[in-house]
Amino acid sequence: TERKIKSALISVYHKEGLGPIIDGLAKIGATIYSTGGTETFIRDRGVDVTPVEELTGYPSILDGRVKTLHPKVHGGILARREDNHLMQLAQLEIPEIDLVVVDLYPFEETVANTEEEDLIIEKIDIGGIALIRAAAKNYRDVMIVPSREDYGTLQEILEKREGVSTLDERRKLARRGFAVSSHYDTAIFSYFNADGELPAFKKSEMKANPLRYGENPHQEATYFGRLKEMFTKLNGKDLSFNNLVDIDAAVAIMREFEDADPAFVILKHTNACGVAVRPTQLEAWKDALAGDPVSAFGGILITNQPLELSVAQEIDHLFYEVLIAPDFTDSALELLSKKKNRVLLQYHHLRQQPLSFKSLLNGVIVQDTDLQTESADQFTVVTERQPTGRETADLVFANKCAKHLKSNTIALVRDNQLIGMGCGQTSRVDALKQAITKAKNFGFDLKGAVMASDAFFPFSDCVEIAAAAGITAVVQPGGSIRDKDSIAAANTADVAMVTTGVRHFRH
Ligand code: 93A
Repeated sequence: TERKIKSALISVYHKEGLGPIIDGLAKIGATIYSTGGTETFIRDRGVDVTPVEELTGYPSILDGRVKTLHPKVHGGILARREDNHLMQLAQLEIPEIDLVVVDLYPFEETVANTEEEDLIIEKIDIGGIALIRAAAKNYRDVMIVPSREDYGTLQEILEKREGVSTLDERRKLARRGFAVSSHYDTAIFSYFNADGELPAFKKSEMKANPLRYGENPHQEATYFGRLKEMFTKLNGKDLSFNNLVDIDAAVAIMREFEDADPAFVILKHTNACGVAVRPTQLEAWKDALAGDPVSAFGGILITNQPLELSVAQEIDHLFYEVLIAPDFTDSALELLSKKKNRVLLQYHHLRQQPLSFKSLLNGVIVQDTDLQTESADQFTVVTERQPTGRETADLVFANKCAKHLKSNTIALVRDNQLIGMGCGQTSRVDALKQAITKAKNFGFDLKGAVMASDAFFPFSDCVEIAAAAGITAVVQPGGSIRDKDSIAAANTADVAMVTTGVRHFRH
């Protein structure tokens, strides 16, 4: 698998840094073929070089648009070093080419420096790209140096090992070659696409997966993407459209608690109805479920630590759609996969796309994904009373929950547990009333609980209702012209209030 360089084709736009390469090749006695400007450079250095025109028996034509695009060039690069191919080369008098060094026409720099389309078009390299792809394809026998940035690798092989390379080195350079060529083509595409079609995903990365149906059975649907990079499905039926939407919401909220103690989140229709962080996974599960055991039926479950048997035994009694964890202990997996339909997903990471899309009105809107999370040092206390340490921790927790609930929303938290929430309401007061009702229905005492709101309070009513229910601390973005009304209501009730300056609508 080791190969020694006996011949090289060199065609580079920028000649800087090429000198030592040429000297190294001369020293090991390699035959060098080259194109116009590069050939002059090599000759001026006093090293023997064969013009590519002499190799092809054909002149460079069309102002250099066609100079290396010739079977005598590509045959010597693409031939497998096997009898059959080598025999064809011999018959047609095509010399082998063991090394290809290319530095492409500077397309991106040209786009950056001029608006003249003709100049830009001329800088679309065709022959250089073909050389890179051919040599990279045949990496088993041929070495590609696809840009100036890769000269160092070649120089070392020339100086330390007299031009002998390993298969592994050539494969790594081939990967570089395809990285260079795909980046180059993407830059060309971006130039032609400047009038603003969608900031396209790379098509090669977006596999189409037909789904059984969409949000409802009469709607057709397809998923485009690379789900397998995020999850391995260990058990269960095919994921549905609604599963995917819910799993996305589960990933988004768990990202907030990923590095915490054992955490559990239970979601329904993209909204968290149970969230708890506890010293053990079993407690986290029980306290997440306690947040709303009714809604949990048929929900999506996600945790941040390998699923334990004790928790699997609890979950086993429940009907749920999808269970997501970074891993499953063998015994937990065995127990839960006894039911064939249950979807068990192992996540590899919880990163979210930096852009999010929504279709509407004959088009699509694109925005940055809301990846901002506030910590306690971003809180500004606006009331006479400071929140206590415990309240502050709960305010951070509640603010994270509210960020992932549909607007308008209110999240009520006590001791790292979501104890009530109202969401998707047309008024914030209704969201609060819903949250209080739920908390009471499930047996929680609101005394000392904290409240988070996804957006500011336009009136003092929410704070008044919350204080009457026993809530002692509030976090909200602030920024209403009536902020002072809510702050005054908080001061009257000895409630501590902090503002974050960051709104987290989710529509
Ligand atoms: O115009 S091209 O696309 N046609 C070709 O056949 C071709 N072969 C190599 N450009 C081509 N090249 C490029 O020429 C190389 O990628 C390199 O950037 C440049 C080197 O030209 P010279 O050696 O004449 O300076």
